Amino acid sequence: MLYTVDIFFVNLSKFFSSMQNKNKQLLYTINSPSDLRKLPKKKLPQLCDELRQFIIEELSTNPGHLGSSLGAIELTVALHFVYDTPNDLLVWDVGHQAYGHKILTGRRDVFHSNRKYKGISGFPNPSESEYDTFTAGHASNSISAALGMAVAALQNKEYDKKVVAIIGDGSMSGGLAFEGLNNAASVPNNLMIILNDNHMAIDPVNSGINQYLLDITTSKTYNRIRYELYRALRKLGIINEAGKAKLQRILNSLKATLTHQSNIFEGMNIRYFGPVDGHDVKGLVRILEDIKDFKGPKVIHLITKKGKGYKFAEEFTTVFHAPGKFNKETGERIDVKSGENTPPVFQDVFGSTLLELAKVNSKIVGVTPAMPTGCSMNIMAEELPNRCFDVGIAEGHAVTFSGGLAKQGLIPFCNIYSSFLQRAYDNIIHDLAIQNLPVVLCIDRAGIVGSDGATHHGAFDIAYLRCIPNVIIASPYNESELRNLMFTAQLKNNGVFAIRYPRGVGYQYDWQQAMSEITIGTGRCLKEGEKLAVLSLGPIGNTVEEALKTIDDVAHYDMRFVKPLDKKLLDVIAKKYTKIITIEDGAIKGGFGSAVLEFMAEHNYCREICCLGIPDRFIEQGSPHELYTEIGLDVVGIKNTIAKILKA
Ligand SMILES: Cc1ncc(C[n+]2csc(CCOP(=O)(O)OP(=O)(O)O)c2C)c(N)n1
Repeated sequence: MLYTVDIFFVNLSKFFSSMQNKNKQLLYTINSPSDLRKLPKKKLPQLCDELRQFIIEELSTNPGHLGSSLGAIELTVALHFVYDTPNDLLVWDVGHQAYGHKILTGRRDVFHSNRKYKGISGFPNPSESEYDTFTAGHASNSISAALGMAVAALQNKEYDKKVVAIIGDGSMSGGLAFEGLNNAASVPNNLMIILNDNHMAIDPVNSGINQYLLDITTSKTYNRIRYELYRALRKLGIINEAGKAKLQRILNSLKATLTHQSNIFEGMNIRYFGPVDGHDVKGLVRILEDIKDFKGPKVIHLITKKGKGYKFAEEFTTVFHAPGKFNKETGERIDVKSGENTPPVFQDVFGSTLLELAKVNSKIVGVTPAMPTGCSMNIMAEELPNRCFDVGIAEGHAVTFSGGLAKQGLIPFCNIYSSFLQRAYDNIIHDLAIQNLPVVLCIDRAGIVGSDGATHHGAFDIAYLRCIPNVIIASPYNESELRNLMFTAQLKNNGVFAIRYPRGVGYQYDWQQAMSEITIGTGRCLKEGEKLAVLSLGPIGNTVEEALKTIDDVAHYDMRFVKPLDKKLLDVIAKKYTKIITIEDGAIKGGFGSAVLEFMAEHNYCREICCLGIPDRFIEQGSPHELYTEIGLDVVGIKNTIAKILKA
């Protein structure tokens, strides 16, 4: 009893001291950016510190994207201080760096629900807040979207409306970003682009654009002098906007002559300012105030440190991009998956199998668009660095580049997350399938991914690949099947061979078995039964297996291939069963179940068929378990469906 009373008082005193802290903190006085704009400028560094601590504290127990948000704190505070948000529009690229933005725009008190089921989204989401101006999650779209808004502002005669795109150097490597820049140079607009350069994507980057940005960073003194010269001349009234453009051109040619290097942005007639220290909040406010009213498109190039202000995140940048739970004092990560006591994550099975195959087959190469750690291709890159290519955040290019490699006799294993592969649709059709090129498309994160939510669920790949001729689509039941499919794919020229597998841990401890060939287009019967047949595709079949443990007389088939379908097996099934359920971790419309329905219709089988999968709506964030429960793909949901069909 005494003990309980003790705990009560300890908790009470903790509660009061946290209330006192909150009362002392500036952050708790900011309920919207208009509160922020009332602060004196000198208070902004304090606000940045508090915001940073808030994010570290919160993310240590409620996982999310840490490093990028910490690196963008000063920028976020400066933007909301200078711009009249939400009337002015901020467009965040990817949006994983926008936690500070969420907290300052009225979501501080619900931030504990970040990325949780029914909570707030981990990315800017216009249906969540008027401050989130555009869907974010996939990289490199901010310049195009913001340019559209900036052009619309002029068309709508909203001449005071400002539009700002905020893009990282990693996302700047995407082709879409360049398409936006190219267009920004040719259409009337007053777009502001903030290039947040931390020399990192998730992994370190060494692309052409990054090398280039590093080079202009080193010509810092020149840019600084030039900016100060503009300022002084403008203050003295010696130069106006038109004169400034002329002066800029003269200085640019002078600089190009002196340094043998021209500025890519200025070469496109987009004014360039920088490089600027992205962690000096007062300096940022000053430069934004100075140039926000300049006409025409402009870029400010910020230099920032990913993970800024949290030493573990600064040091172990890739790990702390999205570290999961961690001990805030020691930096130790908690609950790390794929340990000795769990089966491996599928991505690690992919990574180590690729290395194993590549050591035997010298034609194999790996291609990844900026996800070497994310897909575990780093396992191969460490041993065979010359045979792995990180091509930047450029999925379309990754596919076409793989096509080129394949055309010259190599066997590329091109690994792309399902939702990001959407970016490369035409490349798959035009650059691979028409030529029947042997590229192994390893589609990671296929199916429900969990807390990243609607932009990241790998829902559509089966549907969008199934209609393309010359494409094989397979999904392994478990880890050893993944290995067998990868082994099969490199044995001979099969054209495009897509292998889809999910995020997260698999099912086998003894997964590293000798590999064997799987006959393309064959499924298998896992359990006999008379009353009904369940046809599953991929690892979701393990949930079916679990559900069937307590149900008698229901058969289970692991179909393995969506294309080509195992027609022989389907004939047997159609002849034996009148009731069939298809189950897939993908969109129902156009997916594996649709393929089975097409088969039945083509062959005049009139059967009662129920298709389970991801329904025809966007699924928000949550744990995979919560989301599978919501859409009836958990053990209970599958059992309920079977019971309903058996009763009917
Ligand atoms: C189209 C697409 N491909 C890949 C990703 C995965 N991804 C998320 S953040 C990120 C790195 C972004 O780097 P950068 O823009 O420099 O931002 P930073 O994290 O360094 O702040 C990548 C590759 C994505 N979100 N979208």
